[in-house]
Amino acid sequence: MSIAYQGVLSRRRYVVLLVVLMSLFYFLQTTLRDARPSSWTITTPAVQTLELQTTPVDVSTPLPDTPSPPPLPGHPCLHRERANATLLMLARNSDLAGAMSSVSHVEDRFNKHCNYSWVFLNEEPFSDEFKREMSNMTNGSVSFGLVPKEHWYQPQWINEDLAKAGRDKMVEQNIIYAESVPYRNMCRFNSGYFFKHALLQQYRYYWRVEPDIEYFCDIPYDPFHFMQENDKIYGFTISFFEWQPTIPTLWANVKDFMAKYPQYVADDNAMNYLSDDGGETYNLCHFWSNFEIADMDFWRGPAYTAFFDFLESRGGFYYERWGDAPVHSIAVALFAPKTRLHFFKDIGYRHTPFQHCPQGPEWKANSCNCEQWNTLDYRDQSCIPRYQKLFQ
Ligand SMILES: Nc1nc2c(ncn2[C@@H]2O[C@H](COP(=O)(O)OP(=O)(O)OP(=O)(O)O)[C@@H](O)[C@H]2O)c(=O)[nH]1
Ligand SMILES: [Mg+2]
Repeated sequence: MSIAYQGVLSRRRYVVLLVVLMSLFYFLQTTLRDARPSSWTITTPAVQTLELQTTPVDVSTPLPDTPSPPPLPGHPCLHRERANATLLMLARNSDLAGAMSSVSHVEDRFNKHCNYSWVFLNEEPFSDEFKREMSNMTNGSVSFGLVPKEHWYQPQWINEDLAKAGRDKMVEQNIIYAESVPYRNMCRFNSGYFFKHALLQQYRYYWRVEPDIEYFCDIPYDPFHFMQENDKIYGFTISFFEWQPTIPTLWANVKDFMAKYPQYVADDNAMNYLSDDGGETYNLCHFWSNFEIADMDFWRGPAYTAFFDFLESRGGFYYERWGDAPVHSIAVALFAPKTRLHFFKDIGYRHTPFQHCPQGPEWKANSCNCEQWNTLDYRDQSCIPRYQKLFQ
């Protein structure tokens, strides 16, 4: 065989090999992309240790939760007074880029029509740059507040040796933000103090927005009006399991609280969303509070005031790492009738690593740009099936 002929042959082999590899790549990519949610398993550290009961749900049946309002002609705030509400972001100066991105999502998909105000809070003064950039991004009014020191920093009465031991233990367990006191300050502030801030006193409803989140769809109605008209106190888009080592004694304290203050436990509550055994143990379900549209009258009311004060007195925000998500979720699920909760299933939203993408006709109607398979709702990690079972 001539050397030239051998060269042609091996070139041909390379071409064949290349074609085979490209076909394989295309096949794998298509198969993975089209896989339905039920066949996916995301293993995040937050859920690795859990053994979940997975109740199959029929996603094709209409959801029994309160339906969204029908689309109105024009935009959501045409001819309507704004509700007594504000958009709210807690942020650091260093969050500027992520904060700008989030504000532009909210403005573009909703607030450019409505011009709701924005309130930004920080435990340090906002820089002129932060204030300038944020003010340029909206036609709504903008205000910048300083968090009072006593609402932010670890209180003197916390035993720092115990708190340090708690942090060290979590470092050993490889828990995210294990060693961080600022993170604990933030969780405690978001649990029990933000709604006491002077800038929020004039408002009833807030919509929490974090830096670096995304909104995928137009929001063609005013969620604040929806909350008010339907007597809702808490709205969410994503629900999944908390990481148990961050809240080892939280549920025991919740049970103590319920025993001491049974008058605050609502009759038709959502205990079955929180617990699979009638309240004996916590199944770790919570609403992911980086998105929440809620009624501050509930946080300011007697049940939540007593609940937060009780939890605060136990020190778990510092001895452990209690998050505002389980604290808020447990409170709204137990101290209000379940009908006052709302799953904003038509709001497409992402906070890395999870997202909710609307499944129904709203996806097209609201110009969503998320992929419909990419939604946490019906994966094993999601608590949405438990939430929906409340209403079946
Ligand atoms: N002013 C201020 N804001 C903070 C601080 N830590 C967190 N935040 C804000 O509090 C909210 C939650 O903080 P994140 O760091 O996003 O916490 P997370 O969502 O649990 O964690 P990530 O997955 O990292 O987003 C965001 O709005 C942050 O901008 C802080 O030390 N100071
Ligand atoms: Mg975040």
